[in-house]
Amino acid sequence: MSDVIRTEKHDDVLVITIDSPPVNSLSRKVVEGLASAVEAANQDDSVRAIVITGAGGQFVAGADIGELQKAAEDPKAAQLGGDLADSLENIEANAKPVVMAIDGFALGGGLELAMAGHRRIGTTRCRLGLPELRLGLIPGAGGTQRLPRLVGLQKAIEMMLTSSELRGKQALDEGLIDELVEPDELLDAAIAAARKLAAGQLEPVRASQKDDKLGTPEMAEQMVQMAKAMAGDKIRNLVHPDYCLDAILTGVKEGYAAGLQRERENFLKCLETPQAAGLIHMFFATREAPKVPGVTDQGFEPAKIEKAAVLGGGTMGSGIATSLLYAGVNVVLKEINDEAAEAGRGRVDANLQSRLKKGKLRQEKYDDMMSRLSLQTDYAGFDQLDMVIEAVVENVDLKQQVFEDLEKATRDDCILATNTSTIDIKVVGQRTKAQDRILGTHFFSPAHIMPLVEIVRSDQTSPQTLNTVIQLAKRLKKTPVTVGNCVGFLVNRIFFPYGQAAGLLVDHGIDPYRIDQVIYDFGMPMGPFRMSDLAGVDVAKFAGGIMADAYRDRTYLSTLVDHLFEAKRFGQKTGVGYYRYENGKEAKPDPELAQYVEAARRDAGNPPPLDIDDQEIVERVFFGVVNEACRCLEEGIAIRASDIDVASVMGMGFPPYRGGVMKWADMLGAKYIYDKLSAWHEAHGPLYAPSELLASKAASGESLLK
Ligand code: T1G
Repeated sequence: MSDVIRTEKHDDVLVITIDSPPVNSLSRKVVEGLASAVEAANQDDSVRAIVITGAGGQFVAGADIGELQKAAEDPKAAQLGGDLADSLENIEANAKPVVMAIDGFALGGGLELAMAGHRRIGTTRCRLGLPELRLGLIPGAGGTQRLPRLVGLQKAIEMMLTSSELRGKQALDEGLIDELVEPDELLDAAIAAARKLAAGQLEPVRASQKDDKLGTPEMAEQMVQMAKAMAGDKIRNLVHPDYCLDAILTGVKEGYAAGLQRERENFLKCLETPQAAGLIHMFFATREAPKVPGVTDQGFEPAKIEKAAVLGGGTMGSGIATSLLYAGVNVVLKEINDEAAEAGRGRVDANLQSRLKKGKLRQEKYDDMMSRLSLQTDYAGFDQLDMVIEAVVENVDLKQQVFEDLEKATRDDCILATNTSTIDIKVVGQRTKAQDRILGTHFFSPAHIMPLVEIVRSDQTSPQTLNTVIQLAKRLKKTPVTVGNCVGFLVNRIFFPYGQAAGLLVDHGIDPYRIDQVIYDFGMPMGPFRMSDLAGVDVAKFAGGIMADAYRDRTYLSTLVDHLFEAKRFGQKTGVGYYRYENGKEAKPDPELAQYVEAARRDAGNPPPLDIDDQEIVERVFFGVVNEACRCLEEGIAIRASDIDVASVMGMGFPPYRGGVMKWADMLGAKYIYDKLSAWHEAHGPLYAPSELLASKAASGESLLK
């Protein structure tokens, strides 16, 4: 018997338990072990029925993504899905009844396994979904065929395209499970159902034979067209949504067997796409980021953060306070006066109200959170705090004064964090002797929504402090990326060449609106100029100036932003920037921009215009980012290349299906990038001066991810 499959006889029912920590994923070993356990049960005359369940309060988290990653790199090994698909067909066709006992998650191949059973018993905390599209894949073991037959085509399409889940009673109501029980009743209920099936008192449900919920091919065609229309631009550059819908539609039009065959063909095609490589890379990179060598692997017990203060109730401070409240922390919101404090509470309330209205927050949870928020305008009681997060205005003197006061007002084990986005954290803590417990927690706006938080350590931040804040970030359901202490930390630092390169292209005759369109088509949420309008042209000018000062040896500054600033064209908030905003939101190109572009080109000496294609625009805008990222690795600002991928996706919206900026670069190759940068360095100066790390990777041919 295998060490990942346990069997236990309950009189005439054999219970097969998948026990493969951490998430019972369907590795080849599990798939083979399960198949032989079912086979053995079939050979055993004393067994009249079978129950399949998972250990550890969870069912199965899907196919083993590590093995899928290997299969993607070596297609001939892609039998994994095939073996799984075949064994699920055998389970459904099994003569002896097979009941699925589902607690916790049944995702991807885990739900496909559950759907191959003759009856599904779920607990009130079960979570069922087919999130394969989040990995650039499609269900590869019958999911595109069985899910529509169990929950109906509309719901199935929605679940697969949005990777959404049905939980507990929802799953019962939609027909995905047949019985709903409490966790401690699950095994008995499953055994009882198995016996009833064996005795003919219950009819087995073989999903592949259920057609009553499918509807007609014409309706299916309409639903698929509607799904594509609704997805719209969100699925630009992706192929797997279409492959998924194609498999579903084939199954409706030509029957289950044809649909299964199409699913298999399309699954293998998805497995070999760069989008799958990128998204699977992001899956692991996101889970690797919170692991900091020498910090999280030392067995340090994180300090309890039960009561924290946030200084400053502006957009960032109120967002951070909201995030802390969600995680169960008691929060003191300190402002300079009562009015400002009340305004801060109002912002926290507004953050929660929007979720309350969307039904994403229950009233009692809202009431509990607001009851744990208190307002203050002084440091009274700060000696009771476990942590303070400062989010006051970006003014060095003010921050230094605040930290000097905090050191006096708090316990000497209270963690002092700053949300600064531009100031060296040692400068912030300069007037204290508390540098060991000072660090940066750079949230991204809106702080209660954006998943990334850069955790900035100085050379004096203690590992215990760092570990506590990394664990807190995970409690906030954020992805913490630990970074070094430099101007701009990681995201803002690697992206300064992005905006500067766009300015250089405009100075060299490329239309800013074309640049935005090309960068949007590449997969960014919006182009650099539209982004500048959103953040504020004045903010872009201020932040751009700080970065240019810090990295002046490799800066190119177009004067375009200065001309817009002087003309008070601050972007969306003033109704005009690079674009004009009629109804305050919709960006329209503005013919007036031309005069400022001409002025910038004159300031640049009217260099000869560049005649380049869209691909080269993408490369000229992003290769500087890759280059600066290499410098961050050289200097230890980033711990690993995949952290930069996580930061670029979560902090700047780099398309996750390209795997983040370093994975994308690695697919192009260091030498290709180095050669381009060298040529542009020659032509345009230091913005493109290749970094040493890139030069050495180009010379050695080594991966940028190693
Ligand atoms: N395979 C391998 N490892 C997995 C895994 C998986 N499916 N899921 C999680 N892990 C690892 C993860 O890397 C981490 O490892 C640890 O488990 C805890 O994960 C044929 C082709 C299940 C909701 O997409 O959504 O089936 O860092 O931190 O927050 O049609 O993991 O500890 O070393 O995320 O409690 C489809 C992916 C696969 C589900 C648990 N399934 N997993 O969340 O823990 S494709 C999925 C999750 C497929 C078939 C197709 C979550 C979770 P380490 P974690 P968590």
